[in-house]
Amino acid sequence: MDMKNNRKQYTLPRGYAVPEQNRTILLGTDWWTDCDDVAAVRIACRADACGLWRLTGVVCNGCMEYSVPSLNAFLTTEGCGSLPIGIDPDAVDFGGKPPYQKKLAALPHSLPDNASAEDALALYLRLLTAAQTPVEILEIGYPQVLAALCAHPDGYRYLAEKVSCLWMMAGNWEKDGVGTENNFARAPRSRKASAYLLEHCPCPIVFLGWEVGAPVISGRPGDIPDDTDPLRMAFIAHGSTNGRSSWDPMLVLLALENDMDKAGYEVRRGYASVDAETGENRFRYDENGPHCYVVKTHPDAWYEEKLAVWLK
Ligand SMILES: [Ca+2]
Repeated sequence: MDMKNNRKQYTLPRGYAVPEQNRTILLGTDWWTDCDDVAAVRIACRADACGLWRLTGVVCNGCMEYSVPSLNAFLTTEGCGSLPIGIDPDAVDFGGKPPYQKKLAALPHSLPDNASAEDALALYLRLLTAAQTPVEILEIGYPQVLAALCAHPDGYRYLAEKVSCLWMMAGNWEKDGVGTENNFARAPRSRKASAYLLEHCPCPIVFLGWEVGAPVISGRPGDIPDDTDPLRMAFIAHGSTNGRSSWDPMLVLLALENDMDKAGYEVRRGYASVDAETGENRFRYDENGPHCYVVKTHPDAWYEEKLAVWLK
């Protein structure tokens, strides 16, 4: 099936140019209780629609009643209904009850339940086996599937040889790199996985932390004027009628820009780690380290304007 035939037209926003080298993207999301994942998925799909990258699959690393049907329904509204979805069926222990998923699952979709999606690790392995060009992985949720990929012999080799960068919304770095944030620290599953992934992952990792996204608000009524827009529906169902912190859409936009100056960040380089018991993140500064976290160089409103271009 050619998913491009099903693709909505979306015009390249001003200031963006199609890169000379194709970019292949895999997206991991918890698609859990927070509506900011929905905003992030919209940007990933629209960037694909206008040729900035090729989004080849979405892995869902939280598992709730409507995870796959609601994700598939939202992707369908974005013209990406035939994208493969993977899910971690064991990830039922993060808690929460998201009304936005039930709302979105009422929209047309072709994957009726979680069992109709592929296994998350199997999907990563399948897509990475097939990938010819360097792949970038974007992660806006829990890291246990990436940790399993890293612990798998073929997965480790792909991370070393095929994945040029792992972009993660995770951690809280504002106090000299020490802090606690949900994606690392939510539950024993995420804590252990974070510790393992950061210690063993052979590709570079760029982190966008809690402190970056928290004060940047997206999805205000003026940004998305139509209340029947599925993204706006998700924001309203989440209770974020006046907008929401922009952790996940900022991570996708950072990866999309792929240029720290243009994206509005400086980086701090070194070695990030997570305590497997507490989920606390730490950072050892080293200019030659494989990890970096980003620090904003502009006022929050500057990022809000950039996000609004993609979300409207
Ligand atoms: Ca998320």
